Amino acid sequence: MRDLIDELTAVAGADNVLTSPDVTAGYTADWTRRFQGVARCVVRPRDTGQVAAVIGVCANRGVPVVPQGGNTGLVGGGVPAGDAANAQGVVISLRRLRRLDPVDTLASQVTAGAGVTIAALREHAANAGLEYGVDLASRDSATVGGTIATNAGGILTVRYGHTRAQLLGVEAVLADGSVISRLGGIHSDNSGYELTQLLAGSEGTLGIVTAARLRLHRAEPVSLTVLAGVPDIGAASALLAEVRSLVPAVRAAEYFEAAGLTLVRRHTGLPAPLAADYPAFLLADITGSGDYHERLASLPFLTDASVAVDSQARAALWAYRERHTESISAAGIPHKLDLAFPPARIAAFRADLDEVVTDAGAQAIVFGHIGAGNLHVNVLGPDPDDDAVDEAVFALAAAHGGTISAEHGIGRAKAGALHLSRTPAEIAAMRAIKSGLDPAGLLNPGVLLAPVSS
Ligand code: 2HG
Ligand code: ZN
Repeated sequence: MRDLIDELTAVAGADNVLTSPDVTAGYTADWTRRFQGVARCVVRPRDTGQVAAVIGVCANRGVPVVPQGGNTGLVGGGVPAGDAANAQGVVISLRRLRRLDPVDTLASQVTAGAGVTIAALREHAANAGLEYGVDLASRDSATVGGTIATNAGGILTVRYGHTRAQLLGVEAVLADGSVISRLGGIHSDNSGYELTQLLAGSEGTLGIVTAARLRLHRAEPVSLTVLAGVPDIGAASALLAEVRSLVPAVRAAEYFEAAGLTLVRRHTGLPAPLAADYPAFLLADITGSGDYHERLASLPFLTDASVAVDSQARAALWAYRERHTESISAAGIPHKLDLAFPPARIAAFRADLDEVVTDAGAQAIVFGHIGAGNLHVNVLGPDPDDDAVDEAVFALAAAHGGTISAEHGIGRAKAGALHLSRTPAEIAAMRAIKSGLDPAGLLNPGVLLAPVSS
């Protein structure tokens, strides 16, 4: 009888079934290095038919499958668990699914394969005078499929919503190898369950997205970028509210603090962004024309702000925010806690956070998408597999009305804490959907829904 590797080779070709640990290592550790596992092999199908055939082989043999996009995930959702003695699953990398159809300018839509990067998609849309509504620091590696699976957010969430809001339909392979496809781009379609939205944010546990029909927006130039120093997060929120009331539209509104800035400057060698030192910062992109510049300049916090108009100067300001992730990673293996709050409760959470983190002998670097109420709390200090600080911060977030995942997903990292954000009835409904679509539990086991203890 042929073994698993032979069968997968027959489907995807020998070059696309990777077994050497040196090569598979690039697929079995996530970006943070906190989550690492082992796979029997990595398969790299070329098209939807090959994905379906790979899933068919694995389903027949009862082999678990971990779908993976650009491997920029931060919560262990796209890498297998396990150790060398216990390698069970197969990683299926969707990066080769790079179909990118011409932009449909009449409908402002495009169909893109799961492996197309967000940068390539955004460039393709821009060439047609349109914009894809998701952008994020990992744009050169993060893929359409991965960002749908995690319902990724990013810097434009405040303007266009999460990935979910860009989706008109998906093509996907289900756990039994069947293919569903809704790439027709019909705006109004009420014909039954919305499977596209069910797959968005399902983190590869219900099906494997192979392509998507995506909504595009009219290109919207940024007229200026402002970086302002503020005393704390409450002041950043208040300043953002004032700015919003004075300008046509805010496209992005980001937050970071002095501790993160120190790491960024140490790692990148960038100069101080403003003349004075500040505990916290608000960075905002403003769009639309009008005579609001003078009104903005009258805001007290903006007297020592840096205002950039041309794209090079704007990119220089954005570097202070966008280079946080790599700079933190250079300082250690962080615990990435991606939280979101109702706007009115974010300052109280921030005020209580330091005590919880200091009690754990750790340091918190806080930044994020303040316009969307989303804070990235990166904790440095505790061992990668010590979850105590994660649990303490999640409990604090829940006590402040927050959620434990804003845009990164639940992954393996937070599956055991899902109950802090979802009720028992909701989790039971999720488990019912999971067992209906994947009765053998082969798609990304242990991600999003923790194994049920017997
Ligand atoms: C960002 O907003 C990403 O830059 C990564 O979501 C956040 O590193 C992080 O915690
Ligand atoms: Zn983010």
